[in-house]
Amino acid sequence: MSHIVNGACPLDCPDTCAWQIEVVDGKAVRMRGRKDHPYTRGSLCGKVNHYLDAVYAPDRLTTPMRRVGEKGDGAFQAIDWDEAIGLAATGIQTAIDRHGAEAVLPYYYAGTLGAVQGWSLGQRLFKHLGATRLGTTICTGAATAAMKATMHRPVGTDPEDFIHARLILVWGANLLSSNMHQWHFIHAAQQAGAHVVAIDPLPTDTALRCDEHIQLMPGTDGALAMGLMAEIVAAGAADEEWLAESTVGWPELRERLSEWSAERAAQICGIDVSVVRALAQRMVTTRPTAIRMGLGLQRHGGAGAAYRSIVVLGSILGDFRLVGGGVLPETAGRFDAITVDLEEPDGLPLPTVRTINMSRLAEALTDTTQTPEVHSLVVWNTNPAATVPDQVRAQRGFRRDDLHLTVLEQRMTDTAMFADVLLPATMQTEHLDIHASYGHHYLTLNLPAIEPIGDCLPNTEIFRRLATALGLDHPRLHDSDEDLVRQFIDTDVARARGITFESLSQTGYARVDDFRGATPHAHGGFPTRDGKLHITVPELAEQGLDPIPGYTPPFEIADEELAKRFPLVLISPAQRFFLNSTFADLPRHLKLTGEPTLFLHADDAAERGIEDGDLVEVANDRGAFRVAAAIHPGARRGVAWSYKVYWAKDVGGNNVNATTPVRDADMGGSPTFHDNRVEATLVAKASELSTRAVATIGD
Ligand SMILES: Nc1nc2c(c(=O)[nH]1)N[C@H]1C(S)=C(S)[C@@H](COP(=O)(O)OP(=O)(O)OC[C@H]3O[C@@H](n4cnc5c(=O)[nH]c(N)nc54)[C@H](O)[C@@H]3O)O[C@H]1N2
Ligand SMILES: Nc1nc2c(c(=O)[nH]1)N[C@H]1C(S)=C(S)[C@@H](COP(=O)(O)OP(=O)(O)OC[C@H]3O[C@@H](n4cnc5c(=O)[nH]c(N)nc54)[C@H](O)[C@@H]3O)O[C@H]1N2
Ligand SMILES: [Mo]
Repeated sequence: MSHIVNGACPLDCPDTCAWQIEVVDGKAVRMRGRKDHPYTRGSLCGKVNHYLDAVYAPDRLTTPMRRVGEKGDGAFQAIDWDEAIGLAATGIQTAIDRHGAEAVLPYYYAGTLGAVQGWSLGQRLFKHLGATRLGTTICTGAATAAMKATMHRPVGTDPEDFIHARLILVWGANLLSSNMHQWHFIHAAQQAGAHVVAIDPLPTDTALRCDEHIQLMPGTDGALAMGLMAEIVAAGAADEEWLAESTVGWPELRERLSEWSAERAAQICGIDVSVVRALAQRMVTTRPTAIRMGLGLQRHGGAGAAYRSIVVLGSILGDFRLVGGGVLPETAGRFDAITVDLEEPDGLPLPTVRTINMSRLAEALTDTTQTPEVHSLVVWNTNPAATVPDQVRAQRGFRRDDLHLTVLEQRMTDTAMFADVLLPATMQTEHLDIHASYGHHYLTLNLPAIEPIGDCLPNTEIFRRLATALGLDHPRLHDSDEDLVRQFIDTDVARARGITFESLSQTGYARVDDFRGATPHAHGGFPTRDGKLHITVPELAEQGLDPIPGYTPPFEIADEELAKRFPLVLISPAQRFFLNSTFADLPRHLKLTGEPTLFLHADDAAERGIEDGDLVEVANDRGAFRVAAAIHPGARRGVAWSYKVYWAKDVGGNNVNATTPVRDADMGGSPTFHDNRVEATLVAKASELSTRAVATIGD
């Protein structure tokens, strides 16, 4: 017997694809993207096409386990669920009894973007307990803070409307890897004559398919935006009428722009002045212009300022008046009217406590001056031992004998290896969930297609059992998964549009928009209280920040002293066949990806006696990792890159995050992964390597 089940890809990706699974005799045999979904358009990406490999992989965790060896050794013994929940609860309760509830730190992120399995009962439980709160900054901290100041919540041009744009800037985003379905709409515009420009320090696949590539120095985007705006204003092209009606604080920025020019921008960005002038000229003469902003550009010291400046640049020509014009940072704000935050339900008491910035986990686990120190860490939907910055220090923290670690996982990740108690979690094929999106305008329901593998349980069921074991019986800690889905869409707008659990069970997905047509920002309409775009934000001055959009230099990239010791800038962007560290254990994905590699300019390589295929060590004061070298003809001199994120234990114990810094960007407590200086040294010539010293993975 075969049947089809509708679902949603759970991964942390803007595309949130609608998928369909064919189930035969209780086994998922085929998965494909939904043909009738306007954004998925019948195709999944190269990673998720093989999601069922991950579901049925032999390394899937299928039974609860307790540690029996040294921390990190990976020696575990299978136990039953009652014992496992008892051990997890004891670890938490002991920390509370000895040091207070703030000694407990829940640590979670977007392993699934599902509202139910990602952002509901776990957060409720730990917030209710009075555990330390987690500042969820690691990915979009600076962008989120910048958009909060500027538009309150991220909204912008409808991603599908890019088809109507005639000039498109793909700014700090490698769409073909990390937002693949957006490329369709951009490519269609390109075929209809649109000019497409990539703004990226790296020669990405996406940049190669654009009509123009502006390969600026990383961390300098704010300067480029300011230079372009200065040129646009000098040409008399700013849409003063739209700016007066739809924004506040434009006069302050216009005045500041008198300090800016194409020359100044070009000098900071390390590009030719004619490039800046030509782009400004195109922006002045091409309507509509649309900007797709990526997150790569905000992993730098001046990220918040840059984000704000680019949003404003995308607005000042009045493009928001036109279908397909304007700027798209993210779409998450489009769901606000139709969905409910499940983390803090009415009636559940939530004590006020401290917050720890998740990006500073390395520090949080090793700084002994904190009161209290963290003694109980509970991790779900994330693999911090591989993905947080300053990995060497973080791993030292994970090894602490006085830290009790509970990990909910699907596989034996770097983090799971350190667990005291390891709890096997279901995958998206096996549990119920509902998904908003940060890259399009559709709400998607995920129905379970198969029974859980082995003894796996959904995160939600694990948290219900943990609440019981901790003696917590508040009903909001025990809502069923279906209750949670219903609560998520318990809004007047959803009801008015007929979006219910029942309707979604039939259709699988539904479009959300806010009833304002194709040009919702033709006259403001931003989610701010006054509906305007806030260009100058006086309150930022109170936080010591520049209230006017501008350029804030990067940290390490702009540090000339540091550059003497660490001459190479290292960017560690998204890899096509991994999703952060997800899939980094699967043979097919590893083979498609290849071994960890440092890509660099031929002259940078020659200076160090490095040739293609040599084994090199990449290091700075924080740590080191080893990779194969690859000379890339499109590299910018002085800017190297190595893709994120291999499992550290598979690549010699350290990955690229052994070098990345724990240092907050200007806004939002965001980490500065791409604002990283290193040196590369030759370890062994390719010809001397009898076996690949770094990794035989994928062979
Ligand atoms: N296949 C795949 N897809 C993914 C992910 C993945 O790991 N793999 N990760 C997912 C997640 S969690 C996220 S947050 C998104 C991230 O996806 P993106 O927003 O694409 O972010 P990054 O890959 O960090 O960087 C994107 C581009 O920004 C460039 N960049 C770096 N620094 C600068 C700069 O200073 N200025 C400019 N203009 N560009 C710069 C990089 O070279 C890179 O090409 O993708 C999601 N999708
Ligand atoms: N060097 C460098 N490092 C980076 C970045 C970078 O650009 N450069 N990017 C950063 C960014 S943008 C992000 S978002 C972070 C992300 O980093 P992480 O949050 O660590 O993301 P993943 O590595 O994908 O790990 C997610 C884990 O969640 C598990 N998981 C998935 N679904 C479920 C579930 O339903 N239940 C349970 N219990 N587990 C589940 C998966 O098995 C996987 O191991 O990495 C950051 N790290
Ligand atoms: Mo991310």
